[in-house]
Amino acid sequence: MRLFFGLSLPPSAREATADYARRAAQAVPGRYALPDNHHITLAFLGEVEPARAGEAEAVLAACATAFPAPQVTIRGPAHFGREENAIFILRAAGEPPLAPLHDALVRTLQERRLPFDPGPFSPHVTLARHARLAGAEPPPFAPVRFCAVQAHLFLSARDAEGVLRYTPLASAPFMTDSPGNLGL
Ligand code: 2AM
Repeated sequence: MRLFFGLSLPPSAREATADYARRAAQAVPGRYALPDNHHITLAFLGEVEPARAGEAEAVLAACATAFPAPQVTIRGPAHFGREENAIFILRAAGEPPLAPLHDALVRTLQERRLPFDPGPFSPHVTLARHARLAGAEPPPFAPVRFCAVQAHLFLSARDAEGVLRYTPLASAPFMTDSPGNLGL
């Protein structure tokens, strides 16, 4: 099974990214993701034996509980790759930043001998693949902000109609404030 860790978008943020994708599609041709699939990947595992999904869930739980819930801002459009055949994205940023959480997830996956993608981490929401941005003018995006109270273990799989869907298999809460870490 194909697994990854990520943040889901609350309805208000998802409506904003879905509305933006609809508007952007008028200006930027490409293969647009299902808005239901909009999310922020924290770390990508790839193929995992189903019997080990519980271990992946434990990695997520151990890491999420060690980090405070981030305030996430989804910012303006950008892309990865060549303008003629790009991954069209909205950049995202956490406060506190999401990179230490990504690093902890990858380190823990490695320690537990689970697979992981060692590639660079750049938080984003993927809007479209095979996007043709050369000569195109993506519309502006009004930033949206939300508090991510939990992270998810997602399954990436095709449904009965052959549509690729990202389904949360497990959720793990971030560190909750307690008198101890409020400095009281
Ligand atoms: P994304 O974060 O840019 O959308 C499932 O494949 C999800 O994991 C996708 O959302 C995908 O890209 C993300 N992902 C991260 N690294 C990946 C990799 N090496 N291969 C496939 N998907 C990857």
